[in-house]
Amino acid sequence: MAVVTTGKKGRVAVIVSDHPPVNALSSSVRQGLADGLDEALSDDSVDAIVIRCDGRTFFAGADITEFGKAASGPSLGDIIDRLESASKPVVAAIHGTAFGGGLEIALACHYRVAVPSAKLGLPEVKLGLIPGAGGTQRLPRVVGVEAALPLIVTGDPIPAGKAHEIGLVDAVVSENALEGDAVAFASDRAAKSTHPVASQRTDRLPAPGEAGPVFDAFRKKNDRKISGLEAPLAAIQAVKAAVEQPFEEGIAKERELFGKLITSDQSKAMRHVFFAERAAARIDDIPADTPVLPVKSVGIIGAGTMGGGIAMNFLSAGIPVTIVEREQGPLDRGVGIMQANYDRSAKRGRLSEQQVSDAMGKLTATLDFNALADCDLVIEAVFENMDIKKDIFARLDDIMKDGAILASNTSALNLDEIASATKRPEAVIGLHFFSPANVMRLLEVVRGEKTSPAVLKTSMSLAKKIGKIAVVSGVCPGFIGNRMLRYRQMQAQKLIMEGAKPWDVDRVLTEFGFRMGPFQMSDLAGLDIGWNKETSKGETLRDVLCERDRRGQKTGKGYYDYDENRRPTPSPEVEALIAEFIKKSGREQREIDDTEILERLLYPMVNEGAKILEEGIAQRASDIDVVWLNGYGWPIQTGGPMFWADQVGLDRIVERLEAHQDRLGKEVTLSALLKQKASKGERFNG
Ligand code: 3H9
Repeated sequence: MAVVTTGKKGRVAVIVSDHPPVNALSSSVRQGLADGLDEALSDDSVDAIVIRCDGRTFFAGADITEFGKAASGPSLGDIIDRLESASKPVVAAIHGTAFGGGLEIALACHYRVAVPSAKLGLPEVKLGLIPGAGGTQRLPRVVGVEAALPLIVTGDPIPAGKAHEIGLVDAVVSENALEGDAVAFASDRAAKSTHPVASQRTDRLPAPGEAGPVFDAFRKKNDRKISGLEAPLAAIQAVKAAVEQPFEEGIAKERELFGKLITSDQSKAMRHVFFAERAAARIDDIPADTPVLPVKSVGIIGAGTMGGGIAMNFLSAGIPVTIVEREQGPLDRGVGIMQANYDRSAKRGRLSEQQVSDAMGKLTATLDFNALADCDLVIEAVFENMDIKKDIFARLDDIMKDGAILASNTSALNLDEIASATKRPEAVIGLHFFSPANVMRLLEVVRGEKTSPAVLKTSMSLAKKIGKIAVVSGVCPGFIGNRMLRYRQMQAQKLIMEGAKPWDVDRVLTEFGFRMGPFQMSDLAGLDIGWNKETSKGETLRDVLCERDRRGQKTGKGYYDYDENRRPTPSPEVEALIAEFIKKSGREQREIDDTEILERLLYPMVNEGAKILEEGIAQRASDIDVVWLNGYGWPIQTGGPMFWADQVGLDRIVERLEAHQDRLGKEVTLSALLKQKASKGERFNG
């Protein structure tokens, strides 16, 4: 069956692409489009042309899997040139997502119509690229610089309604009559003698020299978002070229920038992330026909920060939630915080008042544990204490209906032990949300020894429904993320006890691309998590800091001193305290350079990641990358710890771990898998 077919509705030719799953513009699609255009243009009984797609979406972009391979068939640029110069009006009929090269095709059409649910965007920056088929030059000509900049530079899409408002879409048509409405639109326009050609338009462009303030304001607003990333800067340069240079020169500039980016390390890393996030959804060892169980209602135990945040995910997805607490005070407080969070989103325009009241309307808050009995899924989100959790699971086992999924939000405890408190361990799973649970995208789905395939598959599918990126983890202390984090934190402490300053350790990580270093993170979270005033003996630096009320940002001081705007400055008191600790230990402080700091913080994590793979805790190396990218702020432009390790070279990592062995401490033992891969010159990711 041909990927692209051409039919006729009256005097309008309709070219239809059907290339699942997302109508990516692969060579067969490009060839089909070229042939369809030839046919329609040479047919005298055709006055106008509609291009649309079957399946779930309009063209979602160039075929990313073809990048770096020899191109065959007409290029996207060829198709776009032919569309723009077509002697008959061409209408793009958009549903689903017109993304990247897909939107560039649409921009080369004379007109665009879209259904209300469609989204339009140029997400290339998210792959470390810029649009490479004229998008940076045509979009500003069609919608103006102010509207084009965020679309091109942040890569975030906009809905059809907004696209209509800014002039990107000519008409929003009926949701269920796209083809018919597009054909009617095309017939209507066929009567006109001229049609808009994006590359020739100048009406929305500012005069050269006048756009400066728009670019400056945009840079200022987005500086933090784009810092460290090459593609957004290139995107800004390309849009500047659209304003300052004739179209052909702008296109040449875009091509030059795109050419540089596509071979850059950042883009390679970000394309790895794209495929890694999709691979994470696959569970390798369960039968394909494993059923997905219906989850129509969710119960949550604990209305604290975590429980409330978790509840919001389901409420926002339209799934009713019953939340249970032991006392009225904490229950009311929890519900109040959820309401306040929703109200804040509404104030920022992210949700409508109606959406907020719909979500909160699906919440039942109660002190009655038995109210959970009929839920399809219940998630326990109480204090991290094994006895309490086991007690809760035993009670759940008594009351929950058959077939319900019993989940724990534990971040480190042994899920199999929790499951052993029930007579149905196959129904027990870990759903480790990250705080704030209504915001963070990562979900570690912890598969117990006896968790059934259906419970696992249902949890993964539910995760997608609530907008999370789920990664399967086996049972081990800390699962994937916290287990690796422990090694970084341990080395950070060791480094400052050898002479590195906390702010130097933090700086090395922020220069690497993290938003925060370990000490900034501790100050934010609070140093007193797990610390007890009564039992504190002043034996560790943390004890002493807490005893002196240096408990982090909340007390105005921790590793750093904070001013009233929470701006940190290095603390002389902390520096003196550390020096005292080192003196007491009988060691000398030494100068530690940035390279050693980076190697000591990150290489032991890679080593632990290798052990996690070796033990089968993670299904694949890229899953570990996904955890760190989405749950711990690993900078996307380096692709995650395991991808980054491949770039560094596994042999180098082994060599440096061996060189630092005495200082790393006995906890860090070399992974056999890492050693083996290093000696064979292999990589973690393919
Ligand atoms: C570009 O256009 C460059 C041009 O400017 C210039 C060129 C010269 N190619 O995400 P899903 C696969 S750059 C190949 O789970 P959803 C994906 O891997 C491109 N494959 O579905 C997955 O495969 P599998 C700019 C692609 O419904 C399957 O489709 N465009 C592509 O949650 C389903 O994907 C983008 O960056 C592709 N372009 O979301 C858009 N896209 O089943 C990227 C998807 O084997 N795509 N696949 O794992 C998306 O954002 C989402 O896929 C989309 C659907 C929103 C479309």
